[in-house]
Amino acid sequence: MTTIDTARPTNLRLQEVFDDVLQALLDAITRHRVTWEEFRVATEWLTEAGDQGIEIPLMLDVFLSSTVDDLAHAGDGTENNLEGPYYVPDAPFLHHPYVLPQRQDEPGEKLHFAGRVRSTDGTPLAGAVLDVWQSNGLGEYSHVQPDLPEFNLRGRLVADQDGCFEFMTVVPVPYAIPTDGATGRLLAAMGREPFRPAHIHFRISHPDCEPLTTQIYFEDDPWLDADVAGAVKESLVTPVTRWADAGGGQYAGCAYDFVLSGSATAPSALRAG
Ligand code: MBD
Ligand code: FE
Repeated sequence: MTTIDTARPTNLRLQEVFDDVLQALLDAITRHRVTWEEFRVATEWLTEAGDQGIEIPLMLDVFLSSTVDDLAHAGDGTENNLEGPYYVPDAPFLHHPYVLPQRQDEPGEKLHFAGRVRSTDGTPLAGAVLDVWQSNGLGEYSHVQPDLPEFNLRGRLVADQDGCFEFMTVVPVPYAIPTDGATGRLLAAMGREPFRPAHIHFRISHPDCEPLTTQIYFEDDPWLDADVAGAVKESLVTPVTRWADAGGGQYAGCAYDFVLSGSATAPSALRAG
């Protein structure tokens, strides 16, 4: 005799959250008496976003991710911040002295970025790996803007025995969400500015600590208080100083010390040997 098992597993967490999300959407539709015409436009917009590859992650990062990211904050190290839609894994390991890969004629001002990586108990994190990525001096990311070389302004570097690191790059500029995609068109239709303040992304890891994903912003950026993604945290904003270089020109310099949660003095199999 065969029995047919009709019991389906129920994901209660999904059920609970989805019910609330759906109810919020239904409430909005009812409250605003959304018409079939408007509903059709929304359907087309979602279809378009789905057909555009990066647009759905971009749209989620603009509207929702920073709230999820705030909830994910744990420990008392450097505050985490959005990974954003443009991280590319396996960026090249750079050789000392570190310079983020760039074109011969890379536009923008030269930037020297220095800092130290420590754990919350103050221990320098020798050998911490910093995976760094940013847009260029025109606000373009490699692997997004098709004419940029692979891994332009992306690379991994290693902190020295004192947890210190430094690298040369260019000063990023405020980033505008592309206006020709679904996200950009929605922002434009709502009369909202598409800008994020200039930022450099970091993913920092060390065997003894929790990995940290964050972004560093720059003082006096006009978009700090009006980030379209609402992600800026005051503790992640650093001042920029201008220095004279040997050739009579100048370059920008900034510094940031990162703190990773988790104890570097805790015994760890990964540290042995
Ligand atoms: C970005 O470059 C970014 O970092 C985030 C969080 C959202 C959109 C574009
Ligand atoms: Fe970014």
